[in-house]
Amino acid sequence: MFKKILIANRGEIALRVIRTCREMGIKTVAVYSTADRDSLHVRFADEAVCIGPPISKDSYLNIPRIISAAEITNADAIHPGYGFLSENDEFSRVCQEYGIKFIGASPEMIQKMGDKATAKATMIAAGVPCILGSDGLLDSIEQGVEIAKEIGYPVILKATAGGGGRGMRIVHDESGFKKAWDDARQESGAAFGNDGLYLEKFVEEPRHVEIQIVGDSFGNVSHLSERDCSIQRRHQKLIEETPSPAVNKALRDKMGAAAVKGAKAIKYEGAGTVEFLVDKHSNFYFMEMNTRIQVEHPITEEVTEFDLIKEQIKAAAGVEVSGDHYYPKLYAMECRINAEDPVNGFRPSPGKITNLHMPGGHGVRVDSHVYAGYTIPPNYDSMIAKLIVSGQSRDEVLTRMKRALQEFVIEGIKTTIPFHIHMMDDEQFKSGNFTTKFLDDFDFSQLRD
Ligand code: MV4
Repeated sequence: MFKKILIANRGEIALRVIRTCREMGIKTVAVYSTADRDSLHVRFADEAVCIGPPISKDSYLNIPRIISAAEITNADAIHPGYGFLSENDEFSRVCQEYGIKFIGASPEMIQKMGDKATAKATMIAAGVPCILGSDGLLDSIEQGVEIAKEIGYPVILKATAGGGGRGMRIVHDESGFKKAWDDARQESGAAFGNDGLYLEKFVEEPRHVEIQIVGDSFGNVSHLSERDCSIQRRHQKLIEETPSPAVNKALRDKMGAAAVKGAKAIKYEGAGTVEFLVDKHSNFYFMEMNTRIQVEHPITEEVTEFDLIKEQIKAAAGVEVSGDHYYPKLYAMECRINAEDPVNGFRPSPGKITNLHMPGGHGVRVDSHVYAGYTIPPNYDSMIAKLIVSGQSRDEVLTRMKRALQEFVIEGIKTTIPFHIHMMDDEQFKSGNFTTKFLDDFDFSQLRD
């Protein structure tokens, strides 16, 4: 087992990794930018190394500085958390070259799953259901128009280097094809330095349902059931829950088996997530695979009793996993508490937390790095806490979540708490019958007090 892990991240996920390392008897090294001097991850780690200024490319994204920090502290592994360098194939490769175990995917795996057209082709070959579309990248706009004619509109153009919705355009008819093509090319070229596009039939009003998997170096892959992440705004998830209101045991078995089949085909090791779209007829289709721990992993932990960070560390250390599947024993939901103003377009609201009270009690978990008197720097993403609630039924979780949200006091900044309180009383949300479009026509001005 590793003796010392460097955490190449900040905020709640850095703290989350430190907590598991402490329980496993593994020493920790925090790295931090000058904006994060007063962060809890710096205080809770056994050692801490300042790696640069607030701007991410000179600190949390700076590979030489992070490797140097690992070298001088003698860390034998690096946990990248999510975001930052967690799906950076070059970082995974440099760790390898320096004999430091990267607690994440191999450089080849990151590359293969990071290129969405390649990932899709790989899953098709493995027999995982995928959406009808182009056979890999489109060579020309004419080829795209031709394929769209065959499969029928609407279609969607997707950037192969994309993810998070960037470089994506829906096309409703042939007359709109050229503009969509030009826009998607331009946007993906600018954002990723890669303007390769592929095409798919557009699935209207789907749900986003993802399967958590864990693989080992012996070829075993377990799945830990699904998370429903349909409640999102501009590709930012706001609420996640498990089990999904749209998934019964039969569908869970099918989706779980498909995710495991795909992961086995690529000899996947460690924790990963296979994302699917689920349509109104309960057909499911592979979308993307994430080769990292995800923000919303705690809801799976609450319903399966696994510590997913521990599973990641074990898999990286060469420990065998069961190759079994695990069903939810409970219901769990996560509300992302962001330092954003939901009545003003979710505008970031950094600044000092003048007063803070975190909720508690039965079935309530808060993963957060903030404390009373802490100043949220403007340089990083605005998530300041994850409120995770579990219970015996979805109804119990909804009422418990509302209670916990009402207990939550954060003063000095705006947060997404009022939005979440509203959602716990929203009839459509409560019914469980919603899709990824739910927030598209949501009136956020009604949250004004
Ligand atoms: C789709 C789709 C409908 N049809 N693909 C959004 C981000 C990227 N991961 C893929 N996405 C979508 N792909 C086809 N063929 C709809 C979306 C989509 C979406 C997916 C999951 C969660 C929220 C979403 C919001 C808008 C569009």
